[in-house]
Amino acid sequence: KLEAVIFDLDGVITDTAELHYLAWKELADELGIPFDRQVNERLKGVSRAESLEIILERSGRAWSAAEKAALTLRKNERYRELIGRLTPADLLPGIRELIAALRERGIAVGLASASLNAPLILERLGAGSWFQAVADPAAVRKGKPDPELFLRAADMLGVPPQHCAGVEDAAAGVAAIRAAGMKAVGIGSADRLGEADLLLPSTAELSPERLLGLFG
Ligand code: B16
Ligand code: MG
Repeated sequence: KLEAVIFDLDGVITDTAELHYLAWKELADELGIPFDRQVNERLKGVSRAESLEIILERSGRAWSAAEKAALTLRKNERYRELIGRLTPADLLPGIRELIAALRERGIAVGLASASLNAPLILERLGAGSWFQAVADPAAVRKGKPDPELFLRAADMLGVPPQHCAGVEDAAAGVAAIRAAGMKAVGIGSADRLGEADLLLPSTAELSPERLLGLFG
């Protein structure tokens, strides 16, 4: 029985991947490291520190922990400037209606984002009060594809994982949902998200009926 839906943020609630790209691109350009949208695909759902590691792969040199900390800080300052410009118009299609419809049916709604900036992003989107549980990525030991973030959100909601559906746009996220023992909804294409229990091309296709249908 469907009792809770746990959402990813970037790529599901809003498309912050482009803003991550712009902030990382500025840093990579300053450092003279090649970085493009194709490499940016690999950063989706991946933590800030791991994202930097992927970018530095092409730098051809080693970086100290202190240097890396300074670089992630610089990127995040730029990124926070960019997310400061988000408005409710940046919600992905159908998300506001879906969450309202779920809550109307008494289905709990949670967030499992790897982003430490999630509270600011939700506030900018006018979605600060929509989620009954927001799992804190700073409190988990392992990021996606580990199930910890999704399990934490379910636990905060008081719903067993087998009564939860998770919604994700990243392969690591779909793997995390499945490892948590939840039904996985993938937003995107089969080449990356083939493991999902339900695959939809866009958030506009999400509906309470489709989510309920996963539970037979
Ligand atoms: P921050 P999600 C993830 O969000 C992004 O997809 C990923 O690109 C980013 O590095 C990560 O959050 C950490 O974000 O730097 O804001 O802490 O898809 O898990 O909602
Ligand atoms: Mg995502």
